[in-house]
Amino acid sequence: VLEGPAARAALTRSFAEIPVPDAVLSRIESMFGEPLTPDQVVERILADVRARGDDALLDWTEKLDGSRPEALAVDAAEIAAATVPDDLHAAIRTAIDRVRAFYGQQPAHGFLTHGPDGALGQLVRPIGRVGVYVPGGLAPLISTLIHTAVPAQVAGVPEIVVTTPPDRSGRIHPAILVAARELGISQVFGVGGAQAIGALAYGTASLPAVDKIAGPGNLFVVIAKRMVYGQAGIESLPGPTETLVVADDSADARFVAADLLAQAEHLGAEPVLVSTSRDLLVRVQAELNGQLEALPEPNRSWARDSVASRMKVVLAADLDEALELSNLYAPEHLCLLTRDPWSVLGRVTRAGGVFIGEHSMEALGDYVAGPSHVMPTGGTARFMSPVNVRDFQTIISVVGVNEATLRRIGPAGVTLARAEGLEAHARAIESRLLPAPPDA
Ligand code: HSO
Ligand code: ZN
Repeated sequence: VLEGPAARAALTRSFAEIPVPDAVLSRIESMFGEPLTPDQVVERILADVRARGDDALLDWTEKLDGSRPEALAVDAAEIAAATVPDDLHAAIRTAIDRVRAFYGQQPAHGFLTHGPDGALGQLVRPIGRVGVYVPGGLAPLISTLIHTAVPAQVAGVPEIVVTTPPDRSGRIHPAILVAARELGISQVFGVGGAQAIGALAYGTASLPAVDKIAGPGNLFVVIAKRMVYGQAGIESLPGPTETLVVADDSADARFVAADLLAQAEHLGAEPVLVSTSRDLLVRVQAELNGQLEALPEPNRSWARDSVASRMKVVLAADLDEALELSNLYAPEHLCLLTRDPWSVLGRVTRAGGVFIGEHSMEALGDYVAGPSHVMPTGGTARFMSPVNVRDFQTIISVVGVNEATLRRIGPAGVTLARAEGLEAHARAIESRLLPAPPDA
């Protein structure tokens, strides 16, 4: 249990120093025959995708995902024919409807003010083509497709391209295809990892280059997104997930443990518990052990790894210190399990999402609450927001001042231009400031 300065130190993060698991480094070495860094691996993959397009995608998919697909694009007939059990189909629709309704409320319009100055404003335009990366690996993240594509659609994006790694047999989970169909998305590609990010950024014969790439991914996906930035836009760099639970003595230890474990079962997750009550910490510890043992495999192993290797437990002097530590950590998810959670909300300054009270568990937010579950990780909540409509729009500034305004503000522009030594700028303004010709 960490307290005071030790807690502060443990919750101070550096994005640049996110550790690379030894297992990843040794897998790289056995695969490439030399000890490369993840950055070097991604550089190679991106360069190859850029040079060889689809052939590179097929080769890397075979090498990294274990099977060589016949085609990268999932054909329309397969998307149309995909089925899932009725309850899952209905749940997919519920999630889409809830997320769509939520983003429908986000203010995202422009403005054009006609006044004495003439007109000034901002035009808002949807991005033309967006790539959505859906992680595969351990779980088919149906919800991630929904939680990324829907805000883009609400923003008005006309074309969405989905990439997701195929399973060992080269297939894409039918639930992903059903979700794509329900979303009206027809372009789905069975390619994942850094190679997918390269394809989305540069384009290949079968996969069109996109203007912006969104969605979470593993270490290699995040590195690749950082490297292709500029060629394509990047909405954020979502990596391994974290949840910080703030709980006082009134919290139910069963729920605290359940919320920590729900996140812990994500690979590489970091669960953090900050409590003002030592007694609660003891109760949660017992609950955590019991609930962990009761999980089925392989989930138990995934969760145990997060709990054993990365979980942090902090005893705070009071709620003020708890919130101060949480704001320092800037968690992706902040769960408030305190006597009066609404009264704490005002002290939250850094977090991807806040989950208030017993009925708003983070797991609900992962699926059907409404806001996208793609939220800033790794402390990037200091400067980033969850995926939202604005990520999929650009703003165009509109300048339409009238002559009277030009005469009033133009001289200041001329003066600034000459101070910058930019004579042609000064003259471009000045040439319009000549006295108006006498009326005919
Ligand atoms: N909690 C994850 C998202 C997710 N959980 C998807 C379940 N499916 C990161 O926010
Ligand atoms: Zn989750």
